[in-house]
Amino acid sequence: MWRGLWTLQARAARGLLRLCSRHGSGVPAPGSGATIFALSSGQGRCGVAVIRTSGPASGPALRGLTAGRDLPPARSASLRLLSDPRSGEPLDRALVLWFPGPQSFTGEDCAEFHVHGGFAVVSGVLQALGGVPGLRPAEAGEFTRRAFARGKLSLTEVEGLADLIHAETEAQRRQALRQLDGELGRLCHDWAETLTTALAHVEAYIDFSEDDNLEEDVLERVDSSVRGLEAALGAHLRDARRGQRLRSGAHVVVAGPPNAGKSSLVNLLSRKPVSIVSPEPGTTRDVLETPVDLAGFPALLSDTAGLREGVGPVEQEGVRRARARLEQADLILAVLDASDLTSPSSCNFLDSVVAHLATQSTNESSQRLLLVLNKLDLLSSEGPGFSPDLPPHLLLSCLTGEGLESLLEALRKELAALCGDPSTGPPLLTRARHQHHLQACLDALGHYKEARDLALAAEGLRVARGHLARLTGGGGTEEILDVIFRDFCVGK
Ligand SMILES: Nc1nc2c(ncn2[C@@H]2O[C@H](COP(=O)(O)OP(=O)(O)OP(=O)(O)O)[C@@H](O)[C@H]2O)c(=O)[nH]1
Ligand SMILES: [Mg+2]
Repeated sequence: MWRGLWTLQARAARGLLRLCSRHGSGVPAPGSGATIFALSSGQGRCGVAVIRTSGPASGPALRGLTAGRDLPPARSASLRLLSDPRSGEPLDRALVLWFPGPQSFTGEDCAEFHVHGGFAVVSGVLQALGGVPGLRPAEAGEFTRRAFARGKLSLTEVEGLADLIHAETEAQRRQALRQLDGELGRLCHDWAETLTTALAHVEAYIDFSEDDNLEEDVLERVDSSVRGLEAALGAHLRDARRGQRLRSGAHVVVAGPPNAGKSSLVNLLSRKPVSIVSPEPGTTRDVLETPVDLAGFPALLSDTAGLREGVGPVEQEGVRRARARLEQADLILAVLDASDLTSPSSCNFLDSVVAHLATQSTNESSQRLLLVLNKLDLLSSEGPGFSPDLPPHLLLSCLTGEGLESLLEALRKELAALCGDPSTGPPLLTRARHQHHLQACLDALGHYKEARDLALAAEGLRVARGHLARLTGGGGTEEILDVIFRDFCVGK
């Protein structure tokens, strides 16, 4: 009897492997019969440029451009004179590499030409490759798409690679590298294995329970593993906002009364003149956004109009926009003029925005706030003489830069809490797609629990497992591939 159970388990596991393994896409890359070529390093003049090919004609192309010499030893660099096979015109003396499939990035035969990075050399080699029969220029992301189609990368690894190419901050790079290493995929694989076992047990119960040979608590054990899985998925979904902030940037809004130095702070943090700075109160009207690297984390920094009442219609609209932007902030940088804390606009801002948020307990959904007292240079040497009930704050002078280090350190801590620390902790869900499949998996587990009959319960488990498989690229993901591979440049 137990043999029956294990056979089922093995059968289900085989199904899982088909769905979840790196060989899981089963989707041939469009036009995968052709051999493609592209410049894989950046555009423009540079020391060395890398041109690569992938597909069955890579070997003939390499031979053609090296005047018919034998292919170099696999995976080691060789110096060769490159010439145009049609005219015999010498093009460059270059390093060439030969990666016979399947041990290559795409899994196909690949060649690489490391040429001198001048415009004429690169275009000469590209033209020569274009003249080799069976070769055509690659489309954006086509190399990676072939790697995915041949099971070299799972879908989450492909997304990690795209994020790595686009990473602009240290934290984004760390996160992308972890995803490229397959951490998220492995986690989904472990969860899917739990479901496979659960499904095998339910099916065994359906088929063999009447024989009385199954252990009695088989269904209780399934229930308990589903409960454990629900808790794990729930925890990851609660954290999903973090991963998405890490990928697209946390919303940091600089707000405060007029003339406090908000625009000066935005310019200082972004290291460029984003906003006009002037001694006239009410200079900034529109919300000005700029993407910045804040202490290693990506952020979208917004400068806003100074908050005050009794102003003309244009400034009033600016104040309305500032308040609307404040509501969307993940982190508010509240700026006050340290030498002007008792003015009506400072007091009003302290009462209406700062006091309200500073007393809030910080949970995942709440906004965070850093209070910055600017113009430290205007204070007398005896100190500021602040009112004692001022919430925790940082002192800064945008003019002299004093206090900037402490502000950056405080920002780093706040952003690490908002975006998650990519060096430690569980893998983050960085895309809405990840969140969608985990939520759908969780919903399907809900159907399992509510099902009145075992066949429906098993179906719930099957649907849940399908969503985990689709997260890593197995089964029925063709429709999203175009969207994902569009993120790549030509040559990747
Ligand atoms: N002494 C001193 N002056 C500063 C400092 N930071 C800004 N200022 C000056 O304060 C004035 C107002 O600065 P802004 O950055 O335009 O202030 P703001 O809060 O953006 O003002 P609005 O856009 O009008 O609301 C300018 O004259 C700045 O040069 C500082 O740290 N010390
Ligand atoms: Mg301003």
